[in-house]
Amino acid sequence: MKPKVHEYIQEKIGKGEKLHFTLIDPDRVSGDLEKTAEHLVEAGTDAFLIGGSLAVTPEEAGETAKILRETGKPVIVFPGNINCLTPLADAVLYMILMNSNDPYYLIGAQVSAAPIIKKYGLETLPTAYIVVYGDTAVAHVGRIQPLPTNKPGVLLAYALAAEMLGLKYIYLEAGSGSKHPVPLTYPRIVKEKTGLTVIVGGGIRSPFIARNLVEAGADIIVTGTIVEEDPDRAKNIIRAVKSYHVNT
Ligand code: 1GP
Repeated sequence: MKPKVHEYIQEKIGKGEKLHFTLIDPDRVSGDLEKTAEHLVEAGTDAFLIGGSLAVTPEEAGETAKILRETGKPVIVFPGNINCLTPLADAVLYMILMNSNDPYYLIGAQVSAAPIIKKYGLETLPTAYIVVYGDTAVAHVGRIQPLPTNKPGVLLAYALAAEMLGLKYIYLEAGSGSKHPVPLTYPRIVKEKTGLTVIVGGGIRSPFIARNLVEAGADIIVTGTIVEEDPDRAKNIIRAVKSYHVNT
C-alpha cells in the first residue's frame, strides 16, 4: 500500500511548511461536527486525529471518521486503545508509549492491533509517544514515568532510541488539558539531533505558544481541548502555525 498520508505530511514539511492537526474525541463531539470541521479546514488545519478518550466505541470512531473525511483532509486514528480503530480512517499513529512501565503499552496493544489494522487496510505512521508530565489522564492510564523537564538529554535518549528502532515520528505529549505545554527545549533538541518528524500536543491554548513551539522545532502542532472550549481561538492557533514558514 502506498503511504499516502506519510507522503502528504512529508511533502508539506519538505516545502518548509508547519502542520496543524485537530484532535477530535468521538466521545465528546457536540454540536455540528461537519460545520466545525469545515471552519477548521478553512483556517488551515492539515489533518484530523480521532481518539483520546476512555469511552470511545468503534461505532463512534467510525461515525466521526466518516464526517471528517468529507472535508477531504486525512483522518488519522490516535488510539487511546484498540477500541478507537476504524476502517473509515486513512491511517493510524502506530505508537509505542516509550516511557510507560506497562508492557501492554510498550508492545501488547501493538500486537493486538496489528491484525485488525491489516484487515482494515489502514496506513501506519510509526510513532514514538512520550508523555512528559505525570499529572494527566494519559499519564495515569499509560502508567508512565514522567520525564525531568530540566534535563532534555533524557528525552533525547528516548528520541535516539526511537530513531534507531526505525520509527519516523515522535509525539511529545504534555497531556490533554495540561496546564503547561511541553518545554521548548524538547522539540528543539529532537529536531537538532534526529531526523524524526516532531509532533507536539497538550495544553496549547494560544497562538503565541503554538508559534514558540514551531519556532523551537515542532513540525506538527496538535490541539484538541481548545476546539471544544473556544473554536475561534482554535482557528487563531491554526493560522499562527500555518503563517510560519521555515527560513522566514
Ligand atoms: C492530547 O495532545 C493532545 O493528546 C491535545 O491536547 O486537548 O490539551 O489540546 P489538548
